[in-house]
Amino acid sequence: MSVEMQRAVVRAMMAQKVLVTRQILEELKDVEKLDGYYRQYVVGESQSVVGVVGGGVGEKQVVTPVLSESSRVEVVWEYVDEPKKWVIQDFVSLFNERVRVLGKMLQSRGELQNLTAISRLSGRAHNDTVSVIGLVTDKQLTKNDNFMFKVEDASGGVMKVVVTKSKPELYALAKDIVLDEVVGVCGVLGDNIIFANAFVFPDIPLATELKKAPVEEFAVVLSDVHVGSLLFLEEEFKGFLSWIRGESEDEVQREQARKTKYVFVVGDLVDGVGIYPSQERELAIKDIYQQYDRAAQLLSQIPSDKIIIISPGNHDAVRLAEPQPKLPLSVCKPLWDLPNVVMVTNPAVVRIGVLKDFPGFDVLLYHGYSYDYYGDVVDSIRSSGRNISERTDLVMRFLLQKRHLAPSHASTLYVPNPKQDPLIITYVPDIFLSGHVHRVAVNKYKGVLIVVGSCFQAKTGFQEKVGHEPTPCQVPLIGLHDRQVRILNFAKQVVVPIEEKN
Ligand code: D5M
Ligand code: ZN
Ligand code: FE
Repeated sequence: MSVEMQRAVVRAMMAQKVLVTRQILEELKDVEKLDGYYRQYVVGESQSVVGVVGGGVGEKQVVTPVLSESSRVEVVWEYVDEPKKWVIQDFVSLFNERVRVLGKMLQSRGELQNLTAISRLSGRAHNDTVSVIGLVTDKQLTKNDNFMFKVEDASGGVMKVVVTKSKPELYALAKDIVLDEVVGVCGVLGDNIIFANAFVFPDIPLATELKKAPVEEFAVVLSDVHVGSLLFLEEEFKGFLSWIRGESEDEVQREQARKTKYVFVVGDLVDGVGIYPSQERELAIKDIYQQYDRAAQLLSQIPSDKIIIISPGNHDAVRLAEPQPKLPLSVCKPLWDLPNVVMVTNPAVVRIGVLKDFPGFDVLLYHGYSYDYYGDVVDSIRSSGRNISERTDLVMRFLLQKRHLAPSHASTLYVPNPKQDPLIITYVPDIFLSGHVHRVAVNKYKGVLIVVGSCFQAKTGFQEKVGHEPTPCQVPLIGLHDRQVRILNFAKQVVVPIEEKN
């Protein structure tokens, strides 16, 4: 058994372009070390943390780049799995950790006067102005149409917070507050209740400088390719492949294709198998291995000087619970074998475009499984006048304000890691990329460029039923030198400029 495991590790390391040294071969003879290597390289659990710089809020964890020297992509943050049996207490610990980390961010803002632990509020006089930081555990509309929240803080204390209609601005903020988010509340103390005067959200700081690459370079955003679906738009996808190979008839586009250095695939590369009931009736390729084989054949046509960064989505062959691990080598070997592919987790933060005198761009990738929920429950987004599939960029702005990719327990499935809440947006990215909703979107928030890829899948029966309006075959092309986003349209083979919405 262990010989087979050793062989598998060596094969996997070679496929991942890791130099198999004599020392590693020695270590593989040790059963425990072999197990570690096996899990890291064969199973695809990322355990490649080589060092942690700092470790506090806002500081960066440095991990080894997946493709070392030849690559200009650094993985700044990705999820390191800790295989264990989860217990109920882990969920409690995860929420405590969330309050601790986001609480620290809120404290550092200095906007909360007389910040007090809820357990100590009993010693304070009524009518005192107090502030607390905690997790929103309940939200109700009273019969007088006031909002009543329950907030639980790190001391374990629970406090009611009321927001009356008489404060329309605060009331509007209260409408958008979702369960399980962490907020700062400032208000006047009553009898076991705070009459709120202000809310403070973790939010991201305003960027002091909008980075622009010193050389003309581009990145393209693919998501939701759905290879294997009967509705996969293969001819149109081949149109994209032909474009990126520089075969466009238009000289400007040939030049843009040549200068495109990064191809992001933000989840749902394949349609998957068994993702929803009776899916097999809608599959052209019914085998998951063959779906990834086909995906690899297609992506292999992208010139190898362009780095393809792949993170998984809810249709891919990984668990649904987030963070999702990298696409597994065991199922997606042909993709891992491509020399220019970097596999990352969902979510992940990668750095691209680093030059000698330029720090590069930090790119946050998150497929967007939680977005359907927020597009529906957040009042200002639901009532924005936009169709459900046009709300993604608003959701992404909202989540940047909350500093969390899926604050509400009900919005996604997640791993209850008791030691860290990996869906907290710890690192403020330069660029925030998503997919999932099958409709392109471009926006910005406090200097963060928000870009959503579309899909290469025709409108599904489900989407028709619920009124989704996908925009298949549109590919955002991000100019790293000018921060402009062009939309390449492979449905019609024309380039349509799109205006950023504010
Ligand atoms: O999801 C594509 C889009 O369609 C995304 O906004 C979710 C939505 N969708 C698709 N199927 C369902 C079901 N069964 N329930 C709710 N929402 C759904 P994709 O991840 O590509 O399937
Ligand atoms: Zn999809
Ligand atoms: Fe999806």
